[in-house]
This record gives sequence, structure tokens and C-alpha cells, in this order.
Amino acid sequence: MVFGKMFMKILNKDRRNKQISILIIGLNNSGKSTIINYFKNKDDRKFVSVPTIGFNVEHFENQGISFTAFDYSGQGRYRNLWEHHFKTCNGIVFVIDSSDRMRLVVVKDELELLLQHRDIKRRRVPILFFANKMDCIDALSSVKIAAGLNLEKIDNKPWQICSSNALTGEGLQNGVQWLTAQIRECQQTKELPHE
Ligand SMILES: Nc1nc2c(ncn2[C@@H]2O[C@H](COP(=O)(O)OP(=O)(O)O)[C@@H](O)[C@H]2O)c(=O)[nH]1
Ligand SMILES: [Mg+2]
Repeated sequence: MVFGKMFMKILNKDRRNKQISILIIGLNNSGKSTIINYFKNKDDRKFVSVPTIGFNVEHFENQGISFTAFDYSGQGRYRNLWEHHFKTCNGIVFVIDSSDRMRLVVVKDELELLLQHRDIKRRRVPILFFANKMDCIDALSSVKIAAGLNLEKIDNKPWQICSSNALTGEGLQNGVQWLTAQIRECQQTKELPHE
């Protein structure tokens, strides 16, 4: 099932013509484009990426849900190109290459920058972590990555970590189902009359 359809199945009842926006971020080479391609249907493939010199941004829309992916570097010189998405996103997919042990410390720094960002810090935006490339022999388990990134300390946002193999699609659907359920919950909470 394609991304958009899966989201719509869960969100349909509660949506009031609102645009849902999902950000897919992670270091370069973590597997973001592969994940996007897995979910895109053939019709979407022709819309694909907006090449920006020196920087990768991909954007596509499916049934009222917009997906934007970029190579995340919180200190990068292109941050102004994507930072504005933080304010409006309804959910974040954070992709990690589990076989890239050398860069796990960089991932940790980038995650810290994201969590401390003024437009994210106080918002209850759900974060789905993909411990991608689980098929690689030297891949760290999702439990080890969660510990390495100190995910337990995230206490004001729902989060989940799923092992995935973006080449085969293994683990992707579970993760996305979790994210959609969380987005729906956050939206319902927002719509409560006394809040
Ligand atoms: N073994 C393996 N390779 C993957 C997986 N996901 C992506 N790759 C490969 O990793 C490389 C980088 O993937 P890409 O999607 O371009 O990463 P991006 O820079 O985050 O968009 C490509 O050669 C992919 O084929 C995975 O789950 N397992
Ligand atoms: Mg890419």
C-alpha cells in the first residue's frame, strides 16, 4: 500500500481538509530516498525530487499528505531551505543507517539539534526512528541504537524505533502505521474543546 493511502485509511475520519505534512530526515546515505521510493506509487514517481545545487530535497504529495525529505545537517549551510518545515510538520521520520557505527555520534548531535530547535522543542510531534539497513551484517540492533542515542530521555513526544530494510520494505509498514496512529491521536487531542 502506498504511503498516502495508508495514512488516509487511518486519518480519513478526522481530517477536515487539513494538509498533513510529514518530514523524512536523516544523514545522507541513511536510506531516505529508498524509503520514499518504496512507498511511492508509479504515478508519483514522475513528480519526484527538486534538485538543489549541493543539497537534496525530495517532495511529493499523495492524497492530501505532503512528504518532504532532506539530508539533515542541523549546522549545514542549507538549513534555511528546510528549517521552516519544522513549524508545520505533523510527524517526523528520522532515518538512521544502523551499519554506520562511525557516524552514530554525528546522528546523536543532529538529533539533539532537532530536539532543541525552537519549533520542535515544545511541540508534541511524533517521531518515528527507522534503524535502517538492518540486513547489513554489522548493523546495530534497534535497542542498541536507542540506547546510543539516548531516546528514553525524549519525554514530551511520542517516539518509536523500528528496524527496517528499505530495499525489501521490511519493517516500513509497521513503523508508518505507528506514526499515523500517533498523528491521529495528536490531532484529536488538539481538537478537544477544552484544550
Ligand atoms: N543494505 C541496505 N542498503 C540500503 C538500505 N536502504 C538504503 N540502502 C542503500 O544505501 C544507499 C543510500 O540510500 P539512499 O536512499 O540514497 O539514502 P539517502 O541519502 O538517505 O537518500 C543506496 O545505495 C541504497 O540502495 C537497506 O535497508 N539495506
Ligand atoms: Mg536521498
